[in-house]
Amino acid sequence: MNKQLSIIGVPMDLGQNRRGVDMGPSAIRYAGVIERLEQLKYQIEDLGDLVISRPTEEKGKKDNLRNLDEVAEGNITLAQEVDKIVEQGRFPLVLGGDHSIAMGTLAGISKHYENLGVIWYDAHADLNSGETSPSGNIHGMPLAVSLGIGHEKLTNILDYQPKIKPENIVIIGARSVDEGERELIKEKGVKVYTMHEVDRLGMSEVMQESLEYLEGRNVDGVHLSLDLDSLDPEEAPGVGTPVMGGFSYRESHLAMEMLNESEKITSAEFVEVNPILDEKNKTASMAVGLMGSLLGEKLK
Ligand code: 4U7
Ligand code: MN
Ligand code: MN
Ligand code: MN
Repeated sequence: MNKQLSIIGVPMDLGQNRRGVDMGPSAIRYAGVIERLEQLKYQIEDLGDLVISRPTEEKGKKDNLRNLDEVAEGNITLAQEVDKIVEQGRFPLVLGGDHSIAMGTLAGISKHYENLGVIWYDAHADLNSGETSPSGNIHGMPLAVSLGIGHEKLTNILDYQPKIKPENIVIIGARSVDEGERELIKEKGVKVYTMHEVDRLGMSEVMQESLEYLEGRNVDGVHLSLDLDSLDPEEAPGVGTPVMGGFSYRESHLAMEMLNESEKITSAEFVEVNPILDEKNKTASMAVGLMGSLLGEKLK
């Protein structure tokens, strides 16, 4: 594992319509992320939180895309920062913020890889566009945008597209997928382990298969995009779009340990923590626990 780590917070909440997820980076910091990772002997550069400009008045939706300009602008800034981190040979760890920030993270990372793999650990597929989205919320679109599907202002961040190939993606934990997303999954051949499949196979098998699949694709790096709503809302209530029947902390912990052992992960982001909806910051604490396992905490 790359021991040079750069942490950047993105207080973005414009990709959806509930306030609070902009405080995700503060909540994760308060839960002790820096101290936790320092114990693992990382050399940490904390870049602080980005400034996200907030519209002075509610702009409404254009082309079924809420806050399009502001979301695009914030993601361009993020992409430039992440680009610099990877350029310096450091591991980027991005703290969200709503999941729309994955567009910026991937734009900054993918420039540096020929064949990047992505693990999308989420209750949702995030494969909507303005045409298919039931909500107009851009946090439900970042994976499609990264495939080059969606509004030009989003797909063309850092002036190149697509950022990733559909056959280099593994979605894990999906249990709320919209009609248009289903069609895209079929059409593009995106690999998905729904919650049904995780239940049948068990997390250990799913992670092993996912890693083998990406290896078979000859990826030269793997980005982990972890949406905290993948966890069960009984355990992790501090998320904006909870869906029943999620992962336990324990099986997610195992997933992160297996990713660490694989030594394949080259960047990561943890998103959608909403401290306003949380109980005693437990969702943020789980996020920090999962980061610890991903980055090498072990019992022996
Ligand atoms: B998240 C949804 F309709 N699919 O597009 C949509 F169910 O980043 C939810 O995964 C999107 O939290 C959730 O609005 C986005 C909805
Ligand atoms: Mn989600
Ligand atoms: Mn998501
Ligand atoms: Mn969500």
